[in-house]
Amino acid sequence: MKRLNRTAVSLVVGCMGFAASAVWAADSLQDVLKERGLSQQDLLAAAKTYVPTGKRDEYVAFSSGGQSGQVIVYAIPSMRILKYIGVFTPEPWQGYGFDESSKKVLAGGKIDGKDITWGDTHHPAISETNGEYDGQFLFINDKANPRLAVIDLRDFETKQIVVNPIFKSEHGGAFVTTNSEYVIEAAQYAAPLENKKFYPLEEFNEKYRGGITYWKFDRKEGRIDTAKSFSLELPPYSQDLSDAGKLASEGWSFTNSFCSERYVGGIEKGRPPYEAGCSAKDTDYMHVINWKKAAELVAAGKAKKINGHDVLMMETAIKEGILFLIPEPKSPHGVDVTPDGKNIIVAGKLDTHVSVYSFEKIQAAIKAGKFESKDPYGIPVIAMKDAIATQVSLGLGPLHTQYDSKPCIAYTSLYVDSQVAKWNYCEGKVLDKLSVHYNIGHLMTMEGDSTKPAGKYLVALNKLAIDRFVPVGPLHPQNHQLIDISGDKMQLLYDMPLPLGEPHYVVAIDAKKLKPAVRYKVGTDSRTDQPHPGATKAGEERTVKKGNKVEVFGTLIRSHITPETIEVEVGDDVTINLTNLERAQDETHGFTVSTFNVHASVEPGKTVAVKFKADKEGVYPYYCTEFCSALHLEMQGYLLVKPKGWKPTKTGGLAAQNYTEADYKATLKKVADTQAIIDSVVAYITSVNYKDFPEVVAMVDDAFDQLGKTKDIKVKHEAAFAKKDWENANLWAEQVWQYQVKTADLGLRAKTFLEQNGAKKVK
Ligand code: CUK
Ligand code: CUA
Repeated sequence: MKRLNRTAVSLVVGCMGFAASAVWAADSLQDVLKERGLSQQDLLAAAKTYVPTGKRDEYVAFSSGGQSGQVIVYAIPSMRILKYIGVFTPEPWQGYGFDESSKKVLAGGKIDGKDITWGDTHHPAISETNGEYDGQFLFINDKANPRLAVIDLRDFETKQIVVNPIFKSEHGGAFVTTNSEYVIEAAQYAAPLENKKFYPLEEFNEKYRGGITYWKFDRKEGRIDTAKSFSLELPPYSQDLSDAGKLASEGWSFTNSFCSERYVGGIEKGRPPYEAGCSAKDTDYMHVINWKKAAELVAAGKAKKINGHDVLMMETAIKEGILFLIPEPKSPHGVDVTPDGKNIIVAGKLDTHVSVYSFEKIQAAIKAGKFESKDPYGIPVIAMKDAIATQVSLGLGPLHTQYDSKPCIAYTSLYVDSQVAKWNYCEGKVLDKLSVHYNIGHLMTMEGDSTKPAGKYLVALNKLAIDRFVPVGPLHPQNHQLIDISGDKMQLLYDMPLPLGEPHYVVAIDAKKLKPAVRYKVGTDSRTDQPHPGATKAGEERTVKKGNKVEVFGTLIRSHITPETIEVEVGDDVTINLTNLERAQDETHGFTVSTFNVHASVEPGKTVAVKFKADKEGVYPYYCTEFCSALHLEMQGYLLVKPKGWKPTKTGGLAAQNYTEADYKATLKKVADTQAIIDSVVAYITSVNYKDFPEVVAMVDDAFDQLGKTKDIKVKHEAAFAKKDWENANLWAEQVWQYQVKTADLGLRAKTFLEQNGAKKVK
């Protein structure tokens, strides 16, 4: 290890020494090391995580946002945050919860008719094809309010929230089957399945239930099909984490439980608390379920409808032989199927061991009808000894397990020890341990949930950060620690503070598998993926008034909003539809109207509607909220809310400047000079093989689009000039220049791109 480090360091020092002398002559690498008090080990870690400007990361991680109800997207190995995705919680930047379409998505998460504007997200899952991450969709659960969300990774937007019809809380989700046929979600705290029925706690064993929901995912629609989803009724054992079988165990799923004691606490009545009662026995139960057969039984009409939802009752599941229990030690937490699907690894929070269950042994016991007992509900129990391949003592508080690209290698988090244990589950051997900071919950390897884990890096999701960062008050950020797992020994590389709720789990995918769009087809409602009814083409902008309903069909393009004045009467219901006509990458416009609590993020091609009641008379500026161009601040307008029956009393036009012919001539000169710049840039671009660069082709198209708009406007300023209307002549000429500026801006961006990416001369 020492020697390896020294070689690597000298290599880095060598390369950087060269760069340093060439670029930053003032600093030598040695000086920096000394000044900043860095060790060679630090330098190596920095070199392994640093992603130089212009370069991109190898993996993209999707982290649950914990109590923020959002998803955090960050990149590995640099640990740079790329995006927050609004999921269960309004997210102003994306207009999520402030425009009409996204409000509808959030409304899908209403419970009992009420808005729930927060969520406790725990487990994200990337959609899979043949057990491998395919990068198309992301699912995530809300533990507090039993809900599941679907995010489309073509635009990283939340498309759907579904509410569990029979649970009050859920935790064992989201976990997908190998082709994302179903998204698994297990209940947590037992409650009566009929939603609003009261039963006293004394009837806990009889009337309270757990369960598992299998949400049917319709990949073509990109949505959960609630009508084809179903659940399984389970005993009130406090079901916990789950995992779907894969390859060898395809068609099965596994769910832990942590309170098979069915203990009901009551400190206030002098009863010992839940924590004592729920950990009294040495074992709890893993639920083993044949979900494929369960789906067939539901299709055959064997389910019972509860709250309009198909529920396969325990009695049926037992009779049909699709539900089994196996004891597992002790207050287990994670249940993780190995990449080949042959083993299921369970970690007991209060046991030092992890237990490796063999799917083959489980199947043999089921086939032979070899059960040690039945639980109080009649579910057959397979003896632990008939199901276990091996048990390995790893340390205190084992929680979750992830897999390496190397066969039989697993990593398990040790909460109490604050360590990651690397071990071999085939040979039952501990290989390495690394201390993390501090108290680790989940851990995650690259594509570590799939049938083909990629290894390389591991992220430890530490619950406590304590002293790792500059203090920011009593509420500390989480500490996600990046660990290099490519060698025999794990190496800690980087501490990343994550300050948006407590993330429970993260999944990471090879960045190359993600193929997000850069723009929408013009007029798209991004939340439905359908054409938006308010979509408007350039030149067709209009305001329609019907009774007290005013509907604006507007457009956005650098740097103006059409229309620039909206006139309504107090009490009118106002809907403003806006289409972003841009085709250029990253030319997003935002939109808000002062004090009406609306906001839209309108990415290129998107159409968004905001709606409000103009319930107070007055003057309300509206503007673009993204700094989209040099004249962004001028991307503005006024909403005029007039008293009922208001009539103008002042005659005459708008306030004006006294422009002269000289002003007009000066503007024309500016236009000619700018055109010369544009011509020289065009000459350069067309002299090289720019057509080989799709990014540049898009910029050039957009540039010509902008320039094309000057033709009609030239006619206008010349007509005004003929009438000696200097104001209009000058201002329309200014508008020509505005388009030229945008053209030149794009052209220069294209030129720089070509120069930096090795464009070649063409004859
Ligand atoms: S849980 Cu939080 S550390 Cu919700 Cu997966 Cu284990
Ligand atoms: Cu559009 Cu600022």
